[in-house]
Amino acid sequence: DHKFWKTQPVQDFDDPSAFGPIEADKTPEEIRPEPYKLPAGFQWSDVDMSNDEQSKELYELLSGNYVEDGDAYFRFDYSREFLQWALQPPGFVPEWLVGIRLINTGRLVAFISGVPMSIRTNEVTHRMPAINFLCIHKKLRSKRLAPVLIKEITRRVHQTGIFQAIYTAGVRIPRPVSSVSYYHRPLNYQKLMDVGFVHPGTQLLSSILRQYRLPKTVALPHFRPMRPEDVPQVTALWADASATRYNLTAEFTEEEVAHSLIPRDKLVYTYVVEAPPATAGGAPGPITDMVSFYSLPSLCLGHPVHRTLNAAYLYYYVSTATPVADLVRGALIEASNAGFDVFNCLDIMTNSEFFSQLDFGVGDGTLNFYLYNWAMPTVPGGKVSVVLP
Ligand code: YNC
Ligand code: MG
Repeated sequence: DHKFWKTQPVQDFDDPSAFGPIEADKTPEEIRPEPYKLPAGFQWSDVDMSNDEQSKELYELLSGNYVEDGDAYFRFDYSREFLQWALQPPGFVPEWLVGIRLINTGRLVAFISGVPMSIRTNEVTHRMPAINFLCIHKKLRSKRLAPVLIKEITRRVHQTGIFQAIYTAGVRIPRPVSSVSYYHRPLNYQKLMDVGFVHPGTQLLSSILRQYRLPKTVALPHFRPMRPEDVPQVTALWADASATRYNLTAEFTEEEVAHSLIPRDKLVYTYVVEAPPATAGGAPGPITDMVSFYSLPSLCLGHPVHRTLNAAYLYYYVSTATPVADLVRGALIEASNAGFDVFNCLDIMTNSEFFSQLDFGVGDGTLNFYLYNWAMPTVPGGKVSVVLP
């Protein structure tokens, strides 16, 4: 019956048409000045991701206790470098990286984070945090600590004059603005079989392997890794696509594009397509398309041989001259060459256009998109273009 969520300004399951804030912005006097009280023995502690010791503590909390699949075969294994990147974008707020420690040992046992983004819903854009990495140590579950973390980060966000937030979760609570499915494209089928991620059924293994085989090189001319000097063009491409194609979308400044999309070794991979040269042998034309993916391995829990499943996740892309399927085929080839075992995405953006052509299969996971203190009619996945790593 959602004892906690029914006290919060979130949309009900039965009110599908409203658009706008659910409660008015708070005045400074209405915002609680002191942190919420924790149970005895616990204390609040911001996590400084630029500090090696603290980023390692967060890595260890999450690698031991963060999201698992329903059968507990896999658990996300965000790397420390990934967390440093994802939690310190331009304008990040140190007080929004909220930890809870045991007072006697100092051990980090719970966490929630927010990072600033610009999110557009229909015609309205707000600066708001993307809330992510909510995690409570397994031994402290079901003690209603999650609502305390959520209320505390809400208080800290309110203190900055912000009253909306965006978040995604596998759980279904009041009320998703969009609910979408995961899709998977095997790259190393043999390993996916070994770790129990896929089951070949009655089909011949040799024919499955043939189906998923990829060429070694990308057939698109003028497809190359993104470079720092591409940032203005990529920012403009995204702004155009984002403005015209989607109803729940992220807007990015050049600084944010630079942070999020310039390739980082073993973290984020971004490619651009340039227009052909105007004259034979001339310089390539402007950038017409881009595609990116990030690395998020999962631990193979209890597997005797394989420690991790190397998964690539489709991130942002823009297609203007190159069909989306060709862009994503390029990404699949690069991911396969880089040693990834599987390529994952959601049925958001225009992804459903390439699923059958590129041999993606639907998974059993659902992801729900939520807005805090903002009502909006349900958005179909194809009109969503926000990816929260
Ligand atoms: C969840 N994922 O429904 P009710 S996603 C939101 N998102 O409340 P307890 C969640 N709420 O239904 P536990 C949630 N999971 O009674 C649970 N809840 O009203 C709600 N798992 O609390 C739940 N990470 O402390 C219930 O539960 C209440 O001990 C129960 O802790 C939950 O990052 C959790 O899946 C998830 O570490 C921390 O199970 C724990 O079970 C865990 O008794 C593994 O809590 C890791 C995991 C979640 C990943 C994510 C997005 C989080 C969004 C939080 C909401 C943000 C709102 C906006 C704030 C800013 C506003 C402004 C302005
Ligand atoms: Mg709890």
